[in-house]
Amino acid sequence: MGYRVVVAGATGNVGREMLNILAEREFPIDEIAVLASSRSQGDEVDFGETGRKLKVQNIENFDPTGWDMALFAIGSEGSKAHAPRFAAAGCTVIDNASLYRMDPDVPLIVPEVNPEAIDGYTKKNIIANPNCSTAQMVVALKPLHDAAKITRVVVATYQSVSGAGKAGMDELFEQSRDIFVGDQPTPHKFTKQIAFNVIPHIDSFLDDGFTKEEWKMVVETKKILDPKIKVVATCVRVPVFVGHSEAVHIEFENEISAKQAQSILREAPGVMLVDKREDAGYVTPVECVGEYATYVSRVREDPTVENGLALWCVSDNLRKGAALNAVQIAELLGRRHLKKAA
Ligand code: 11C
Repeated sequence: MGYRVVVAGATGNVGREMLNILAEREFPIDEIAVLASSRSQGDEVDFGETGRKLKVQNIENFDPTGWDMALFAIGSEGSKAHAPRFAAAGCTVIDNASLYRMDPDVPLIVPEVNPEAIDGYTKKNIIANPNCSTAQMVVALKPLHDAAKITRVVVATYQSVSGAGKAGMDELFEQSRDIFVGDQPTPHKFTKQIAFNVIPHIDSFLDDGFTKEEWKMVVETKKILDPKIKVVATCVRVPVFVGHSEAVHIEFENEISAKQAQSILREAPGVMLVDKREDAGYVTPVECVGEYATYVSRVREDPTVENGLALWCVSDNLRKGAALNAVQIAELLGRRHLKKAA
């Protein structure tokens, strides 16, 4: 016996990946409903590569009673409008938006890192999925923290345009074409030209000069991994379609060599170590598209601090950073709590 599963936001970048991954991982489903705004009502979406087409229903009119879980990828406004209604009807919401992440009554889960925290989901019947740049980083940090206790992290991100949705991808494509044909590229979604450029600005600015994306990396890492870890981030948009990259500098309480870190990461859940210290012996974003892992490369000792390492990590932001992590949460919820599936 499987679950009755809802995917809300099924026509967006993340919603489509949720359907692909539910199908790929053969998540035990008895019935599936796909929802979106009234604009997409009646459209059809693919249920991964199963050959099944699913008709999109209007979320406004959908009654969640009797449905086991809903994977939401409808942004904070959508979650605000619908998550409490679904949760109150007994349908557990796994929410990809930022709205509930820092709510003390909502667990924020990366299954490789803090699976036990899911037990707190009953308070609101909502579970939050972290920001993509946080998710991949904590997967790489967790085994190193267990080994030598991380005290501080300095991270610079190189984030793909798909993090800004389909409009971000379209803008990179259109501006690249404009430049090739000699037209002036015009920014719409991003604040400056993204084609053949980089933009040190993701999400809105806060009073202290950091952006909200940078703040999310700080507070989410603390909630998921350890509140004592200090984090400072610079988040940058780069002209890559899919795949976020991060240069991470880590300080530890205890000694840890690059060699030790490599052997730990080689065995760590969710991590794929590719670190050959030779030309092309590392992973770049185009190689991680469609993959599940957080790839770690370029592990080395930082000679400027007492116990420090530097590394490079890359992951598919629509997968580990969003849809895959949400499906892994659904699997964890099933194993630990709902226990319906065989
Ligand atoms: C980006 N990380 O790359 C963002 C997208 O809080 O879930 C995801 C925003 C979030 O633009």
